[in-house]
Amino acid sequence: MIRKLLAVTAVTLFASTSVHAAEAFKQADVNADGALSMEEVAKIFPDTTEDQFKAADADGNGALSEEEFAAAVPAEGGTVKTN
Ligand SMILES: [Ca+2]
Ligand SMILES: [Ca+2]
Repeated sequence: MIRKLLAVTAVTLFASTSVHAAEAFKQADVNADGALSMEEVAKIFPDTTEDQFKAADADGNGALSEEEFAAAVPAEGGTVKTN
């Protein structure tokens, strides 16, 4: 239950930006290993907390795959109005 609440928080956070998940992923993956560490995510989403990162990390391996990242970002980023 708590995990689900955290996931919702993460989605809300990511939805507040207007970027495409795939583009954001490539930009964030500084070392190009195909996964985003907490540090890499924090570069594009500075407000991301460790709890939000863990909520997005579906398999719990400590990094977000492109699939996990995309799941936390709207498919066509920017469709959510923030104001
Ligand atoms: Ca990486
Ligand atoms: Ca993962």
